[in-house]
Amino acid sequence: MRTEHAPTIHRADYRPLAWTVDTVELYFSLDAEASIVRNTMQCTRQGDGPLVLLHEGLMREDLTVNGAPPKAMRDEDGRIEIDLDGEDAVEVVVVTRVNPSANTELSGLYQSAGGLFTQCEAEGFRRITCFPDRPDVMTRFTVTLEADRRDYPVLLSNGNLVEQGELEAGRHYAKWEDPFPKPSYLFALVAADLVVLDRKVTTVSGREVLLQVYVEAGNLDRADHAMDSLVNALRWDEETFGLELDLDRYMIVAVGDFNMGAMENKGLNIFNAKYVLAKPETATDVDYEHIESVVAHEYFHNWTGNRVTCRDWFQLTLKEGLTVFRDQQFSADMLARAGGETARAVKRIEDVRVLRTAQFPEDAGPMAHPIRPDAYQAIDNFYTATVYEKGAEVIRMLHTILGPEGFRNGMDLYFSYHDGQAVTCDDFVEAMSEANGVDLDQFMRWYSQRGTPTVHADVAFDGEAETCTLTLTQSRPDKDDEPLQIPVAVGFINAVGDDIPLRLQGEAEAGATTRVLQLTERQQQFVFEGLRPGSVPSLLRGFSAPVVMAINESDAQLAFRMAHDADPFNRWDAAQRYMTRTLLAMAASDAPEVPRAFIAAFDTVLNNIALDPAFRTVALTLPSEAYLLEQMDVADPAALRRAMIIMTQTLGRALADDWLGHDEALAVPGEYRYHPGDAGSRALRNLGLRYLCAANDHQGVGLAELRAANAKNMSERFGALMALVQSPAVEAAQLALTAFEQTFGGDALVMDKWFAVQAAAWRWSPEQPATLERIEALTQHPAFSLGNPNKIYSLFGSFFRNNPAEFHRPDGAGYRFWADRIRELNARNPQVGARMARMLENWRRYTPELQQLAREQIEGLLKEEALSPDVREVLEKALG
Ligand code: 0A1
Ligand code: ZN
Repeated sequence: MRTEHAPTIHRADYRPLAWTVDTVELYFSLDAEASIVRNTMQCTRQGDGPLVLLHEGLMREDLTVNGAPPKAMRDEDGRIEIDLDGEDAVEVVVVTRVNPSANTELSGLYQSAGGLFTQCEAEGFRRITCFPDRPDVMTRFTVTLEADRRDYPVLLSNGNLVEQGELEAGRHYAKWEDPFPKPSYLFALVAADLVVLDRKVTTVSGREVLLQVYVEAGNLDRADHAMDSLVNALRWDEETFGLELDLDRYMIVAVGDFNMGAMENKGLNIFNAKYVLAKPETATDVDYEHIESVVAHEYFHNWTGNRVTCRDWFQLTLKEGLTVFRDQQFSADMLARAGGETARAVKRIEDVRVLRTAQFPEDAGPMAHPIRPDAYQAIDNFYTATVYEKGAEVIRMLHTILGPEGFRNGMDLYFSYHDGQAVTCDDFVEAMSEANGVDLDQFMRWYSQRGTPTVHADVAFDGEAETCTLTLTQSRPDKDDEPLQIPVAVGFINAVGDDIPLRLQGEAEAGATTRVLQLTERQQQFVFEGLRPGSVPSLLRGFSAPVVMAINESDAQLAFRMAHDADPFNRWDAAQRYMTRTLLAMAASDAPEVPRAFIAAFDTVLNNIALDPAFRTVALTLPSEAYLLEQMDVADPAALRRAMIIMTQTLGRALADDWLGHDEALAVPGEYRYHPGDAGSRALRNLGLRYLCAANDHQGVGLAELRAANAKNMSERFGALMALVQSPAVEAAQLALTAFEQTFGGDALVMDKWFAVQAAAWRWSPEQPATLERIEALTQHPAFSLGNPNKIYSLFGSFFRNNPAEFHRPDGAGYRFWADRIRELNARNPQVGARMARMLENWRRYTPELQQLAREQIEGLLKEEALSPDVREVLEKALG
C-alpha cells in the first residue's frame, strides 16, 4: 500500500508528455498468485524530455529499451524516467509479476470468486505494468491471454478475438485486438468460468453485431433485463444522437467484487453484478431501473468517454457529466414510452432528489469542488456527486439554453472535431458555442464555481396596471461578483389552479405558460403583463438550474401548489418544501405535533386518484434526513428523528383507512413485469405499508407480514420487510427478517438488501435493540465479508448515510465504530475506506457535543502511520 503523503496535483500544471505509445502488445501468463505480464511498447517522441513510465506496487523482472537495459534511467516515487537523447522511436519491453489474489484494493488485476478481472480507471493500469498511464496517451492494444483452461475457460479482452487455441499442460490462450486507439484506463481483461447470453442485432448502417452478457453459472436466468437494456440503449443512441456501435462485439461481464457501479472498458464493460442481475423473485423495480440506466451509461461512454476521452483527470466531468445527462434522458424516454409523461417527470424528480441529498451537502462541506476541480491528492476521491450529478445538471442547462436541436448540432460538431482525441471541457463548450453561434463564455463559469448558488425571488404585483415584476437576485457562495448564466423556468397559476399564458413586457401577445428566463446579472427584473394580483408564481420549473430557489411562500400557497401546480416537478417540490418546513419546526419544538393543515394537504394528494400512483409516491415521501439535516442551522439528528417518527406515525394513523383502501385498489394482477405503471402502484402500496406500520396499525402490520412471507416478487416482498423493520412492531420484524434470511441466505445480492434494511433501522422504542449493536453482530454473519464492497456499502454505508440518529449517537459509540471501520478499510481497500471516511466530513454542522466527539475520532485516525493518500486527503480536508 502507498503510505507516503501524496503530493497535490494541480490542473494548471498539465504538460503533454514527450513520448507517446503507438502500439502495445501485452502477453499475460495468468495465475491467481503469480501472473506474468510481458509488455512490448512502440514509443515515439513528440517533444523534448525523457520517456516516462508510471508504476505502483509492481515486481519488475525486466526492462529493456531496444533490447538492452536503459543507459540513463531514474526510478522514484512510482515514476521511471528514461533519457533517450538522439532517439525518435524506441521499443520498450517491461516484464512484471503481479499477485491478483493479494489485491484487496480491487484496482489493477484482481481475483473475485475464483476468476481474474481488471479495473484500470483511474490509475489501475500502472498496477499491472509500467506505462505512461494517463488518459492523453492513446494506444492500439493487442492482448494475448494464456491461462489454465479448467479454472479459466473464458478469456476476454477489448476489441475482436483474432486467435485462440490450446497449449500444453491444460493451458489455452486467446488473442484480442482492439482496432481503436485508447487510453490505458480503458484496458480490461477477464479470465473466469462464466456462461454467456448472446444476442445479434443489426445497427443502423446494416452491420450485424454480437452483444454478450457474461455471468456466473446459475445466473443466466437473470441476464435478460441487462441485455434488453443494452439493445434499447444502442437504438436510442442511434436515434437521438446518430451514434452507432463501432465494434463487432460488445461484452458485459458481471463480477461480485467491484468498488463502483460499472466500468466502460472499450468493448468489454465490467459491471458490479448488482447492476446486471435481475429476475422478479430477487430484484425490485428500483433494481430494474438502476440496471437499465447503468447499462446505458456504460454503453453511452463508448462515444462520450472512449472515442472522445479526457485530456487529464481534471476533465472527468467532460465524460461523466455528459454521460449521466445522456443516461438520464434515455431512462426518461424509456419510462415515458411505457408510462407516459408523468413517468418522465417522476424520473426527473428522482434525479433531483439524489442531487439534493448527495450533492448539495457535498457542495456545502469541506470537500466542495467545482465540477472541474483545480487540485487533488487522490483522483479516486473525485468520482463525486459534484462531477457526476452536478456535471449532468450543467449539461442539462446547455440543453435548455440551446434547445434539443441546437444541442444535437453541438454534439455533432464536437465529434467531428475531436473524434479519437483526448480533450478538455473547454473543447466541448466551444463546439456547442460554435455550432449555435452563441457566446458561452459566461456559461463556462459553471465549470469553476463551487457551492450551490441561491436565486432569491421577489414578486410584486401592480393591481391597476395588471403587471407583475419578478426580481431575481443570484448569489454564489464563492465569488459573488461573478454572476452565472442561470436559466430559470417560470410559470404562474390563477386562482382556480390553471396555468396562465404569459406575456413579457414588450411582447405583442401572450404565449407559452412556462417561460425560460435567462438570469445573467446579479439582479434582474422581468415584467409580466396581464397578470392579476393573487396569481401564484411557480419558479424553477423542472429544476431548470442546480440552485436553491428562495421565495417567501405561505403554507397555504405551498398547499395550493401541491394541489394545482401544472409542472409536476414543482408540484413535488412544493410538497417537499411544505414537509421540510413542517419537520424542521417540529424538530425545534418541545412538543412536536403535525399541523392539521399539513395533514389535509397530504390527504388531498393521497386521495387524488387522477394522479399517477408513481407521482403520488414521490410526492408523499418525506425528504431524506441527510437533506433535512443540511437545512438545520445546527444539525441535531436526535431532534430530527423524533420529528420524523411523530410525522410518520401521525400520517399512518390519521390516514389509515385511506392507505388501506389504496392498498386494495392498487393491487397489481398477473405476472410481474417491469413497467412504470405497475411499479408505481407497488411503490404507493409499499409507502402505505411504511406509514401504517410506523403507526403500528394492526391491519397494516398484518398485510406487511403476509406480503413479506408470500409475495411473488421482490418489490413487494422487500417493501413489506422494510415497512416492518422500520416500525415499532419489533417481533413481527424479527420473524420476517429470519424468514427472509432462510429463503435468500445463499444469494449475495439479496442479502445486501437484508443487511441494508437493518442498518437503516430507526429505534422506535427503548425495547428495540440499538442499531449499532445489531450492526456489530451482523459483521459476524457468514454472508458478510469485509472484502466485498457491496457488503461495506450495504451494512456500513447504509448506517452512516441513512441512519443519522443512530450513527451520531450522543455517547460517541457510532463515531468509534466508524473510526475502527476506517482503520480496517484503509489497510484493505483505501478507495472504499475513503468513501466511508467521507460519511463524517460534515461533522462541523452538528451540535457542539457531537462535534467534540467526532473531532476526537478524526484526529485519532490522522495519527495513524500507514494512512493511504485517499483516506488521508478526506480526513485532512474534514479537519480543515
Ligand atoms: N467510469 C465509471 C466509474 C468508475 C470509476 C472509477 C472506478 O474505479 C476507481 C470504477 C468505475 C463510470 O462512470 O461508470
Ligand atoms: Zn461514467
